[in-house]
Amino acid sequence: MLTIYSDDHHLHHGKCELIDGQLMPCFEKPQRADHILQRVQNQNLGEVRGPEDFGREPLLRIHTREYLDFFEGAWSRWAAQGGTSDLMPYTFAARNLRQKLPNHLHGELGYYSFDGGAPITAGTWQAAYSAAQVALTAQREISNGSHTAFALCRPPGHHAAGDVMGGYCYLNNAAIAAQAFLDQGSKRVAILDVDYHHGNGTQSIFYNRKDVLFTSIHGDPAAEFPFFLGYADEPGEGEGEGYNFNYPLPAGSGWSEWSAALEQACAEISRYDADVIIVSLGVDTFKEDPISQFKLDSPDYLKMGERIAALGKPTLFVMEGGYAVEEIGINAVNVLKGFETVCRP
Ligand code: Q9C
Ligand code: ZN
Repeated sequence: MLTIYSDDHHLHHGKCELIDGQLMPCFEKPQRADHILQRVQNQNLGEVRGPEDFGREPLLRIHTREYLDFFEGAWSRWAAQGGTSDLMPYTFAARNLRQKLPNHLHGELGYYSFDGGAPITAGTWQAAYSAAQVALTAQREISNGSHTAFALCRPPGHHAAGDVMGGYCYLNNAAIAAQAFLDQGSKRVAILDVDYHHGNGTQSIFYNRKDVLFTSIHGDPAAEFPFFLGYADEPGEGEGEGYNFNYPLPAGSGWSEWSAALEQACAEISRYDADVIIVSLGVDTFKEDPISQFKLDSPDYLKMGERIAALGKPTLFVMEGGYAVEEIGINAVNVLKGFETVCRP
């Protein structure tokens, strides 16, 4: 399987995040992607190639121009006023406040954020931009006839909506790739989000559309981040009604519960008859993940890959979360290896 990877992810290294009342070192750190790359290489998964640059146009198909301009320019504005620490929002446009864009850096940052989990550092835009190009390059490979490819994206993307960052995410790599498939002639794209957290950004981007089916298996948002989206009673709306499927599971769920939800998601994907599948590949479902509550073990990821391959469709894997850094490579690459045991390109 071809892997697309860019070293630019090292340009994004946030210092701290606020967890349970404490500033803690960021869980979303560069070693994550480094470990996955090492595992790809020492397991001989296949060629590793850098991204092409498709420019800003494919990003603009998902994100607003105002949001991209803000994100790209935020650090230099901050530096110009003497800022040196990571940019983090401290006020949000919540209920009973106006949805109005102020013209103060921290006001705008709050307007474009839903949590304090997505710090902007000097290199964050470049890292996120390159991650989107990584996804687009892997997408193009499949569009050109390959059966599968792995976009080793960092930072992740599935919490980012059209004009909102949060949950370690800035640009929605999977959504950008999905739109690129449609723009290159696909009629139906199915997204299977297996990250421990609900892909609220991806869901919201495609919620009123039927050309992208969104399915997600995740910790019940009643008790887990992102809390405010990802419940079972979110079917999609308008044209998109019937094209959104959430499978929230309780803390402590292991492979038997998780794989039963996967069967349901796979049944919907088969019914939809997608031209192509995008897997938002988070491995924070692992039993040792430091911020998550599921109990999947490393061999389970092989079975996950096998089941996805059995859908028999061209499949793009896009890296999302996973914070047990020592095992992240084993678990992510196990999904890809499981896929290839069923379906070697
Ligand atoms: N007490 C992804 O996996 N905060 N994002 C968790 C835990 C945010 C996860 C706090 C988790 C975001 C891509
Ligand atoms: Zn996650």
